[in-house]
Amino acid sequence: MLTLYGCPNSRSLRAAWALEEAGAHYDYARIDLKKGEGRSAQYLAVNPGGKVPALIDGSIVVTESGAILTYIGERFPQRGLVPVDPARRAKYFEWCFFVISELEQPLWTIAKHRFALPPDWRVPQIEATAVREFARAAKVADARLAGSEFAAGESFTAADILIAHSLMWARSAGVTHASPALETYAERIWARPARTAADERERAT
Ligand SMILES: N[C@@H](CCC(=O)N[C@@H](CS)C(=O)NCC(=O)O)C(=O)O
Repeated sequence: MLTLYGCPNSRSLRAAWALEEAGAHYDYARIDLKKGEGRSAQYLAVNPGGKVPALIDGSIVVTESGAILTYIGERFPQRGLVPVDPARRAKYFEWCFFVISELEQPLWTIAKHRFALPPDWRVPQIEATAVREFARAAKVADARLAGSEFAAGESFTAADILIAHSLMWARSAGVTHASPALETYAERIWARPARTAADERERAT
């Protein structure tokens, strides 16, 4: 049995979304980050980083949302969430690494300096730089997508989850520097039934 550790309004939605896309059966264990449950000894034994998401599959523990999505895609290969063809696979990983290292980083910087860090460590002036960096990454994403329906080839992959999640994160943070084409792409991917199901699962647990 798979167990996903997550918290609503966090990156664990990515993992729940991939599980729903895969048609997987899974338990959902809520870690209330606001109550500090990420720092409990019990949870630190699962993920020493104290962060969500984390996925347990028998004796395997996977952390890092990009790695978890890839694991789910390969665990349920019939759903095509991770391409097999080397050329498409290269594009898939290109997008995954780009999202984690470029597109979401400015958003995470903004979140940390707005509320996630202890007040004494927040530097509000950093936000303008982060917004600029996000705009730059969004421009690259727009050029790479070039109006395509999906990021890595002709069909939906887990890379689309990472991209759309980050773009919607930007929107909810009030960082609106994505192009209209990128916004339309994000809305279309976000509207998938599996995303709604994942959202409901996280909130119901
Ligand atoms: N690189 C990690 C980041 C995970 C992460 O930072 N998760 C946040 C919630 S979105 C968290 O658990 N924060 C709690 C903390 O920083 O202690 C991933 O992509 O999974």
